[in-house]
Amino acid sequence: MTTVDVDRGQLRNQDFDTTVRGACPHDCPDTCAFIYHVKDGRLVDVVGDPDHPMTRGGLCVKLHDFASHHYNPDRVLHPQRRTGPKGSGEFTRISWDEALKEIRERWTDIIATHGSQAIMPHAYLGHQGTLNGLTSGDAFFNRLGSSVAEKTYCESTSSTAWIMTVGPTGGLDVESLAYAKYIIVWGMNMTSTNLHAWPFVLEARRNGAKVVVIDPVRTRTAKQADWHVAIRPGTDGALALGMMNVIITEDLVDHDYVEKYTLGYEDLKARAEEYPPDRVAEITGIPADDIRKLAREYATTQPAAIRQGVAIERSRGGGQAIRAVTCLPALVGAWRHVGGGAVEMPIWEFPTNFDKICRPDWIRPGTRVINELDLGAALTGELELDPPVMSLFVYNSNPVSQAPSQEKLVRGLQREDLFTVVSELFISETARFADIILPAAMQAEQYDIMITWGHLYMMLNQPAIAKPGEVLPNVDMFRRLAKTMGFTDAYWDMSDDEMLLEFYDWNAPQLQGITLDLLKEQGYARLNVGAPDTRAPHAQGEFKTPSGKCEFRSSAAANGNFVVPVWRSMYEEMQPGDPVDPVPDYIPPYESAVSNPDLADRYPLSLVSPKPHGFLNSQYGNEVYQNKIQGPQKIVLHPDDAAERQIETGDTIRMFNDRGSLEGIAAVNDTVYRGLVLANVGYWASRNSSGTSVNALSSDKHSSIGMAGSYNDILVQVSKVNGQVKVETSTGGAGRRS
Ligand SMILES: Nc1nc2c(c(=O)[nH]1)N[C@H]1C(S)=C(S)[C@@H](COP(=O)(O)OP(=O)(O)OC[C@H]3O[C@@H](n4cnc5c(=O)[nH]c(N)nc54)[C@H](O)[C@@H]3O)O[C@H]1N2
Ligand SMILES: Nc1nc2c(c(=O)[nH]1)N[C@H]1C(S)=C(S)[C@@H](COP(=O)(O)OP(=O)(O)OC[C@H]3O[C@@H](n4cnc5c(=O)[nH]c(N)nc54)[C@H](O)[C@@H]3O)O[C@H]1N2
Ligand SMILES: [Mo]
Repeated sequence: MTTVDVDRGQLRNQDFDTTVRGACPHDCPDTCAFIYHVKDGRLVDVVGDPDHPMTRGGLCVKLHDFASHHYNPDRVLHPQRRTGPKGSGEFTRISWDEALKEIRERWTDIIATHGSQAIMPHAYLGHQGTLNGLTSGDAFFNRLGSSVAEKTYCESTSSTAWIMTVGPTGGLDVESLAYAKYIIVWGMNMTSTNLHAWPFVLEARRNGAKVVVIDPVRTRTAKQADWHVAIRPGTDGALALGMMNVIITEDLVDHDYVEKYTLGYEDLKARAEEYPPDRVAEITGIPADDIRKLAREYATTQPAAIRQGVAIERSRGGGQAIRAVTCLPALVGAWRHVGGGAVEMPIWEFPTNFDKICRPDWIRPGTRVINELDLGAALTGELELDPPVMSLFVYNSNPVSQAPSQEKLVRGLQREDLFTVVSELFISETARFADIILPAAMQAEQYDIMITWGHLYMMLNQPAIAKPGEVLPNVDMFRRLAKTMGFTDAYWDMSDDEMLLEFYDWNAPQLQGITLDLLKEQGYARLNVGAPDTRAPHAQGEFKTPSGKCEFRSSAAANGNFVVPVWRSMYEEMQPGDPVDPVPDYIPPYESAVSNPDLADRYPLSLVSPKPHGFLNSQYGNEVYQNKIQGPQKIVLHPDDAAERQIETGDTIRMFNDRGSLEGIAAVNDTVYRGLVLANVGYWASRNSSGTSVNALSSDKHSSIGMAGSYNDILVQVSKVNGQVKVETSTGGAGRRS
């Protein structure tokens, strides 16, 4: 038998004796349907399911050799104990019994001395399953009484702002993009990060749609669009308000829709009046005429769709910007049409019983919440915590690569009195600092329903091969840890299927006709939420907000800087934070020439650090093929900025600010405007000559709503490196040089 590998367009000629249906484990909106090919018990290939309406038989370059990723000789297959100094990467094999005994003894001691809140979990979306993903450890840690981890690496601001505006709705289906006549891809590099939705954009274009990309960078997606609108990072709120200003001034508003299905139009109108195109042009760097044209085209070319990327949230005003963008479709009545409205993430259509997964009822009253992006501050004592964090348990996450302020974080992880356990597939940049490493299973070895945030199919992954060595799926690891800590709750005795039956509301209308057995047979099933060619979820309002309307003036804003519970381990009390303006506004970045001119004197360049095409966050940063696709760590800068610094393409250059530095290879071109530099996240620090990666530069300040990071709200300076490479961080960087 032969299969076609779509991404290379060539025959793989792999022999196999068994096929098993699976699904991609990654934190990506596409959640592709897999077919595992197995021969004699060995995984020989993984291909995209040609019948799945989004996967369409193609996988991305990251998944190019997913079968051999399972057999990477660097995988952690057994528990390990540290033997060298912290961060040295020196470990020796121990048994699970020894590892669990040490964890029990150290934790028992820490709990007796400091209390259970001295233990901090740290998890994100290394795996996207219901059993093994974002929330897999929540029940365990809530039961243990640890600090509650607020997991706001991604989407927490977007989702909070979205829910404040339209409620927990799936919104526009990406497959319905095919029926749009005007598509704005706003802060998303779709052809890298949402590749399987791009064909629907192309289909729309074949039918006459115009495609606009709003991005500071002329990305591979922007190059394929009809119009690239280059915006300064962190200024999207101003652009959306400027568009509203034009739409309202020129009376392009759908008054009937606004009247029937929205709340707070007069407030929004008053706010938009503050943002005439000339003012917005100054803020965003977009010519005023372009702002007018964009507003007019968007309002008058229906159905108009907005594909919102996560990048909009990653600056100080990110939350209000997403509020503003999310108001646009209601203002022009785009929701009336199939293919009109906005796509944020459709996760809310899945009837997931998060309270049954996470067990918030086990959180002891008064338990503190620590935000994961504050990890460096929490470990170094910059954040005054009583008790201090004495033990850290990391799973599904690589904070040294992905969390902000790398130098501070590394300093914290080097604390000799900190007991760090990391569950991993590889000795990641974070696992390098562990006292104990626990070996985790990879996708072809485990079972799960994947949580999807980019389409409307429920996806089941079934194991195709035996687990190598002593690896464990996260769900099994937490069962073992629960027994180790003496927990006797029925929760820990549930089988995987019993859990999945409890973790979803199988009687909900969306799951009518869908059963676990059906998923085992078919691999996936579309939710009963209407077909892409007829679905118009808000044609008659029916927003899931308290008022049932699209809330231009948010009734939830009174709660302040709250975070949607999923990101807070279902912490019950939504703690009020900074007051939030109930009407969208533009909040200037923390770091820009306007908001901080002194800082801009020293660090005149804005940095964006978007996703790498070849890696999935830091995953595959250690793989040969993906490194070939991605190339070495590049720093992209504009020809004028380069010339001023005598920099040419290919030079080794150093980017720095007060928080740290990064070395990379200069790529001089005009995909970035003058004053903007780009360096992708995801490279392994140990493979960069500086021993750091781009988060050495980022700050641990949060977005104004929803506590996301401010990764694209950073000022830096760049200079040429002459002669000897000098490492600037006090710790010598995050990792060893290779
Ligand atoms: N290949 C690949 N795919 C991925 C991932 C990966 O690592 N690699 N990661 C996955 C994950 S976890 C996520 S969250 C998604 C994220 O996917 P996206 O939403 O696409 O996010 P980013 O790649 O961070 O940024 C997208 C674009 O936003 C631009 N940008 C930066 N700041 C701003 C701004 O302030 N305003 C505007 N309008 N644009 C801005 C950047 O230049 C970039 O081109 O991708 C997923 N898919
Ligand atoms: N500068 C900058 N920083 C960013 C971003 C950015 O755009 N720019 N993006 C942010 C975003 S959107 C996100 S989502 C975060 C991502 O942050 P993370 O989720 O921490 O990112 P990953 O690099 O994917 O790290 C996941 C780790 O989990 C491990 N893993 C995978 N599967 C399993 C498993 O089944 N079990 C266990 N125990 N471990 C497993 C992987 O080997 C990997 O080391 O990064 C954020 N950081
Ligand atoms: Mo993300």
